[in-house]
Amino acid sequence: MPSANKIIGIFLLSGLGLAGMGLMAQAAPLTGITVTGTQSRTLSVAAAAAADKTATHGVVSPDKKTLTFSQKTVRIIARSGPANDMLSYRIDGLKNPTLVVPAGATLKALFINTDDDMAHNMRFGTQHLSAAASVGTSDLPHKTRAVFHAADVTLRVPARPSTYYYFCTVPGHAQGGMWGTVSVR
Ligand SMILES: [Cu+2]
Repeated sequence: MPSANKIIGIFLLSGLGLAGMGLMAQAAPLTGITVTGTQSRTLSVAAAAAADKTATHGVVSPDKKTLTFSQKTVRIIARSGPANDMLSYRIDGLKNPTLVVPAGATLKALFINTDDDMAHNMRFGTQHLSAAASVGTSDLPHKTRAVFHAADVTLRVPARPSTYYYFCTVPGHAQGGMWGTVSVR
């Protein structure tokens, strides 16, 4: 029989190993997407509307499910869904569109939480149903009478073709449909 001390020692070591993996995941996310900047702010209703003028416009597919960008710097304005479809995103008026971006592109996302009673975020990662190893905004509070909570995220997508997801990691939200695909080509 191993001594109690030895068992505790093994337990501690495996615990440290898990903690170490957690730290590594934070320092170098497994997403392959690099975040070069995030900034949270509040926007007046007018400022949120004006932000749309800063967006890069992609080519909308006939089925309205895909936005294809050819630019090396892509600026998207993403909002949480309308009141009757809260667990979704709207980008360029499309619901959860697949974003096709060139390999190595810089993706600048402004996420605006337009919901009046729920927090949301916009994260990027390889698995949309797992909050692990994702990068993006923190949870943004719901809107108030005067302002929206918003966050800018600047990402560098990988230089090779790959598939990623954007999603909300508030429990139940991605599972409820709050996610979309980023296709790097
Ligand atoms: Cu959400």
